[in-house]
Amino acid sequence: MVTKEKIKEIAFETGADLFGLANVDRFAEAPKGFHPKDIYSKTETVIAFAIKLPSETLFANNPVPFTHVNTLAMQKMDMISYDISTKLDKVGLKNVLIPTDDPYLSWNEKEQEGRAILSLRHVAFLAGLGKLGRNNLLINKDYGNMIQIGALLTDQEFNSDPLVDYDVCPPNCRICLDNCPQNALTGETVIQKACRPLSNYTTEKGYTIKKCFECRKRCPRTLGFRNN
Ligand code: B12
Ligand code: SF4
Ligand code: SF4
Repeated sequence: MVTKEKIKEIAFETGADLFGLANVDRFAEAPKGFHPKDIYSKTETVIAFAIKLPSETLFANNPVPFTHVNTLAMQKMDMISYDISTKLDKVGLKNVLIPTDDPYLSWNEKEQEGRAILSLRHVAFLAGLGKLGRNNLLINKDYGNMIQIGALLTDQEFNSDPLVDYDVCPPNCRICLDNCPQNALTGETVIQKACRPLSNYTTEKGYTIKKCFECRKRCPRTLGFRNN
């Protein structure tokens, strides 16, 4: 039996900044086909972790630095997930790695709507890493929304970590909804067809850049509760 403390130690020594466990019983409300057991039927626990992103690039005058940070964060998170997965394998904990972003299978061309095999925002919430804001992003009290999330599924059963006990959105705040240039935010979800042209913008030379990240940048909780 691998202990929770051992998993946590491996996650942090490998580079994670946040860590939590969610027993699979917490996923009862997951949409059909997108439950952890749809990916790996032996799943008993979902292991969640996240890395903090360098934040000041958000406030640069052009979108290239943030695009680059975003690209590197995806690569770094996937490598950290890979390394945690291998280390856990070596100590005898079977596990299945979930990609931090691409690839995924579900795609509706007409609506330009994709869905990952497992929603990592929901995983992070259920493992006690933070709460979902109206901007549809997971917000952690220390690092705000500036985190990249990763996860592994394991067949060993663990108790869940407590859900967070703080609220992230002040009752009347609508900053993200009112400042989305595409009106893509409903407060519950993102209209992907509206967001994608700016979120994955193609330059004349053919580079894909993050031309918009207003929902991330303008939130008073962008950097957590530190500046409040
Ligand atoms: C597809 C995708 C996109 C799409 C759709 C965004 C979205 N919010 O779903 C587009 C291209 C628009 C996009 C944009 C961005 N993205 Co994106 N994206 C993803 C990806 C790969 C899959 C998300 C997905 O499947 N969405 C579709 C479904 C799940 O969303 P939904 O319709 O809201 O789901 C509803 C139901 O189905 C149900 N549900 C779905 N699954 C589950 C599970 C359970 C247990 C329950 C109870 C319910 C439930 O709840 C929802 C509400 O009804 C994830 C990585 C991942 N694996 O999760 C990153 C991810 C969400 N993106 C991320 C980021 C950072 C961004 C951008 C900021 C990038 C940028 N422009 O700079 C923007 C932000 C847009 C926004 N405000 O959300 C981060 C978010 C980090 C954080 N702090 O939360 C993620 C988690 C990547 C990561 N590993 O860190 N993204
Ligand atoms: S990334 Fe831009 S377009 Fe997409 S939801 Fe956020 S503010 Fe709106
Ligand atoms: S801008 Fe306001 S409403 Fe939107 S996520 Fe941030 S705190 Fe919540």
